[in-house]
Amino acid sequence: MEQAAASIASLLQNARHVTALTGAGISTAAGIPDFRGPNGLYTTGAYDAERVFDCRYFAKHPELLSAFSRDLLRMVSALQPCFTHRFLAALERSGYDVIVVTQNIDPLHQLAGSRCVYPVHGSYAEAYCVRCHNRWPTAEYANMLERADVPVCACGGVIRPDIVMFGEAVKYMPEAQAAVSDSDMLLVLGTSLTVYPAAALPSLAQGPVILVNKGPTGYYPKPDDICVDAYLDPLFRQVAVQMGLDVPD
Ligand code: CNA
Repeated sequence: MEQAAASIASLLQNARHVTALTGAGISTAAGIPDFRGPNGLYTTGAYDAERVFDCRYFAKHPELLSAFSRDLLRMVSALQPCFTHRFLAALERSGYDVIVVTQNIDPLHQLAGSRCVYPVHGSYAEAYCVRCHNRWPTAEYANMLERADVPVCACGGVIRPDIVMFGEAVKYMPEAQAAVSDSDMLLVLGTSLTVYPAAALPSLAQGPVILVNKGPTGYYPKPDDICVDAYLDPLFRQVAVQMGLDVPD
């Protein structure tokens, strides 16, 4: 792992514009299960993710997504960003131009201090009424979920989080594509790269791709790429040491 950390540190030290494409694996150490990892929702069956996040299923059974959202938002208020979230924010503070393209719906990149975050699968930052499109901040939506199985707007429409469900259009794709193709290097962190179109973004990278993921991914590396099968936080702690980068708690 030390050799991988040294190679990543050296590539980073020669870069200025860095884009990070992140997935659920960057947040598992905070206690949020991913989909396809060993404790993931698909693996443990804690939620039927294919249904929870399917927009056609939601239209008939909104209570499933509401139940998932209630559990997630109860958890999120106590969550802290992981080391690798904080590493990316520290890199930006140290003078790098860092853009985060995340498939995650949790707010941990923003909580860590990253300023340019494109959540391509939406986020829990807001909720909205499917009928009148009125919007509420997360805290209000979280309160609604504590009072009703399925929050309903005054107009009668169901209120849902502003996440992208299966069958819906992803967000910020032009920005994400430009960020990947314009950066000196791409970090791909904690994603199985199985959900499209986000999974196709690394193919746009002009510079080296550094992929760190525990377990297999759908990525075919180019000769200059570095792919490491490892947990993120221990590896990026070493990268930070190698770079002399201060990553505050
Ligand atoms: P995924 O398909 O579950 O893949 C995650 C990958 O990360 C797996 O290969 C894991 O083995 C790996 N992994 C888990 N923990 C670590 C770790 N600590 N270090 C390194 N690797 C690790 O998830 P993707 O993000 O690839 O799939 C995209 C889906 C998952 C998006 O639509 C997300 O919205 C959705 N998702 C998001 C969250 C979240 O916001 N935190 C949680 C669960 C699912």
